Amino acid sequence: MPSASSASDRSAAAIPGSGSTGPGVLRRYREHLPITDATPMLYIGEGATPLVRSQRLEKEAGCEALYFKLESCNPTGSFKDRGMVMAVAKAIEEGDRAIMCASTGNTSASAAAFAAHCGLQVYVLVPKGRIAQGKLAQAVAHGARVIAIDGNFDAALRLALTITDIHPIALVNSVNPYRIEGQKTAAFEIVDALGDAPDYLFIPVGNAGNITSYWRGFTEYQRLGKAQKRPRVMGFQAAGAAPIVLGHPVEEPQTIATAIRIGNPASWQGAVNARDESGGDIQAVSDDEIMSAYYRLAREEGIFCEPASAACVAGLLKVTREGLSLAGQTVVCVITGSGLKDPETAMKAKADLIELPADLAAIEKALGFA
Ligand code: AN7
Repeated sequence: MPSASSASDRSAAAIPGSGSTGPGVLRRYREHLPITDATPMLYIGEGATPLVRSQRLEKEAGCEALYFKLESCNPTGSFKDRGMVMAVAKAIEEGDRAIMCASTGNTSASAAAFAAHCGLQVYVLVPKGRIAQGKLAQAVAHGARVIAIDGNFDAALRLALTITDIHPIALVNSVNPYRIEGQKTAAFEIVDALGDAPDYLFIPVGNAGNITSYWRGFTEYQRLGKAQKRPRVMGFQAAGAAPIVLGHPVEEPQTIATAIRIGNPASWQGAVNARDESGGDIQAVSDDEIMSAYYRLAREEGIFCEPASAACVAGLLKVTREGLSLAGQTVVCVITGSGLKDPETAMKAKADLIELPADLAAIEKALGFA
C-alpha cells in the first residue's frame, strides 16, 4: 500500500495548476483555509457545485430570485466532501493513518471515499437500520469497516469521541474544526457566483455543522470586503428531531429524514449564533411537509434530493405561507444531498408504474392516446 504522503503527492502532481488556483476547494480557497506547505492538496472532484435558478417555487415563495445550491453534485453526493477534504488533508499532514466517524450516512460515505483515495484505514459507526441504503452501499464499496450499532447517531458520536481519544485514529465528524473550515467554502462559492451574499439562506439542520460553516464563510467574506452583507440564516430541523427549536436535547429523535435524525447536535451553539447574529430563525417542519417539498422539488424543479435536503424548501414554503414576505429578496436553499442515496423513500410515492405486455395498442390505451 502506498504511504499517505506519496498518495497525496501523486494526486497533486497529476493535476495541473496545483497552486492557489486549480480544481478543488483546497486550491481555490487556499488563502482562506488552514493550509500549510505540508498540507496535501487532495481533490476527488469536490466543490464548484451549481447554483440553479428555480423554475416554479420562486413565484410561490414570492421572492425576487430563488436559487438552489446543488451540493448533491459533490463526488459522493453530499456537501460533506467539502469538509472531509480539509479534515483528511490535515489528518495526513499530522501523520494519522486511520480516520473514524459516526454518521447518519453521508459523512461515512465521504470519509470512506477520501480514505480510499489516500490509502487510509476508515472506521464508521452508524445507527443500525436508520441509514439510507445508498449511503451504506458507498461506505461498503469504498472498503470502510462499518459498525452498525444498536443505538442512534448521538450514541454513535459519543462512542466515536471515546474511541478516537483512546486510539491513534483521527475523528472526522464536524467536531473536528477542519470540517467546518472546509464546508464554509460553499458560502464563498455563493457570493462568488451572485456577486454578493443573498438576502436569505435556507438550510437543513442536523448536527448543525453546516449552518455554522456557512455563517463563518459569509462572515469572513464580508470582513474581507468580498461581500457587502450577510444573509439572514433560516435553519430547519425535522419536527421529531428538533432539539434547537425546543431548547433541549431530544432523547429519541424520529423523522423520515434519517440524515437529520439527531437529538443533541454537536454544533448547537454555532447554529444559535448563526440564527441570532443574522436575525434569522431555526424552526421545525413536519415529515409531511418535508415529503411534500421533496416531491415538489423532484416534479416541479427537476431536483432529486434526499428528504433532509427538502426540509429547507419545506421551511421556505411554510414561512412564506405563514406571512413572511420575501418580495425583492434573493434567496438560496442548500440542497445538501442526492435523492439517489435513498431510492426506497422515493418509491413510497404512489408509483406511476404500469406493467403491460410489449404491445403498441395496449401501451397507447394505457397512456390515453387511443
Ligand atoms: C443530506 O452524515 O450528520 O447540520 O452523519 O446528510 O451539518 O449535520 C448528515 C447531515 C443535512 C445536516 N442534509 O447537516 C452525517 C450527518 C444532509 C445530511 C444534514 C446532513 P449538519
